[in-house]
Amino acid sequence: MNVRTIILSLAAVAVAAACQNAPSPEPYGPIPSPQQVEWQKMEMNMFSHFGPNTFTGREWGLGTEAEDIFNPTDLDCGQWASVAKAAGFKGIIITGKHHDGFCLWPNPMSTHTVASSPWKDGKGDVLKELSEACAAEGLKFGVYISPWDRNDPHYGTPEYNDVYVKTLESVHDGRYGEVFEQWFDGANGEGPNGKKQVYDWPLFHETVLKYSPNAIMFSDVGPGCRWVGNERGVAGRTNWSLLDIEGFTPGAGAPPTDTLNCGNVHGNSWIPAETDVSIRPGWFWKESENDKVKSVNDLLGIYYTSVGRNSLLLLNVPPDTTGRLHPVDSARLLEFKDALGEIFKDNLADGAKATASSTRGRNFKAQNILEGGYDAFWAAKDGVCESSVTIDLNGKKTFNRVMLQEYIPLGQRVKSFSIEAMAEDGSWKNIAEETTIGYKRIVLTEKVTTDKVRVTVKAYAPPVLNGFGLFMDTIYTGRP
Ligand code: FUL
Repeated sequence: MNVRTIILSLAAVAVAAACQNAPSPEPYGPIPSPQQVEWQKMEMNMFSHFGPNTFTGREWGLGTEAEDIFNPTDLDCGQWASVAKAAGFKGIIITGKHHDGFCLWPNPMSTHTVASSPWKDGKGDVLKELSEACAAEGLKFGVYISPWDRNDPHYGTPEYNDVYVKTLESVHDGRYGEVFEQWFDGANGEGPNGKKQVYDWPLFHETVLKYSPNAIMFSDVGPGCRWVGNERGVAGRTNWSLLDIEGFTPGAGAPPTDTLNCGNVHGNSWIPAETDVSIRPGWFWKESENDKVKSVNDLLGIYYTSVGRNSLLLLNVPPDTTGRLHPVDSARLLEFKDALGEIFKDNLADGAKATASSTRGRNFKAQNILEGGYDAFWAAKDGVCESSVTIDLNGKKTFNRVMLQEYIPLGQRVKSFSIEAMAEDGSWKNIAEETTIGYKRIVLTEKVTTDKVRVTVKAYAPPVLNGFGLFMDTIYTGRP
């Protein structure tokens, strides 16, 4: 064998090695369940606060309201679902029972329910109507069943936990189809006998999982997802989907709100943030707030600080006394959807070429951040925790939003990143410095015109990114 043949053979071996598919990178830290990944992909759900408070104008009913107060004149869950669908929501979560204890379904454990109301002569069932309307629109159906109950005479005694479990069973036993999320509010006030309840959380969780094994359970400490720590629609700019929950409980024993807002960088459970916020000042509909519905600009700001910060947005749009979404709210939702459609209609990185300073193998090439679907991702080599991806835009583009996605089935790894744009003179100019990415991060920048963008990430394990986008938003007036 002469030298030339040896060199050629070595080169052939090297090329063959480079062309081989590399095994998937090892996951890092706690990872989401498949259900949590699917939940996160929903991005936006609608919250629906409805019940006696809709008719009394209260936020927290007393529990003493007469059942005949609940009498929507024209309940139309089909309208809620069709507006939700048109506005881009993927599911609806309804207050089946709020703190006043009134049940929007004929709960056999209580007399304080729709069955004792004049609505449909006591034969109505809002959960049935909504679950069917959701199914018809291809939306998922979820429930808020408040553990705090200001009506139930057992509340404040050990028997109440059993009443509450049977209440959960009567919603989760399959009669309303699959329940995708169970909302556990942490509120724990006094009941009719002036006592507070000691909640049996493990029993409540066990009960939901027994019937709805795929349900994501919301509370201040999960286990499926966590409260974001405020009701303003703002997730932490740094937002880890990880949380330490040992020693904490929902409600008064919850982690501090800033921890809920940002998560714990090395938290030992995967409990992503859900951002719940109302389109109106209150959670329940009030005539006096018809002119206080959030503007499209407000909603866009909330979108950026929730979906754009690795959180799911749960936007409350409360039905009015007719049992329909008020025209102001439904029109606003559709305008919001149009604005999002306009902002995100053109990904200016479409057709671009991505290269990376480190690549694990050809099946993990940088181009995967631009194409190939959710499960195609770029990964750096083992041991390489700082790496850059350069995106050649194939001509100058002008944008002010940069979208990045981490492939969360392998954990949340990125601790910080910078974004640079190439200037006219060929030098790199920094346009953003941020911390976490997670499922989705949308960075607001000043207006930038360039033909090359470079993203440099620092991570706790070799970075894995599966999405990148550049967009031009000419609608939202908030500052980066
Ligand atoms: C809170 C409740 O007390 C409010 O009434 C509302 O339901 C909100 C979503 O959760 O904790």
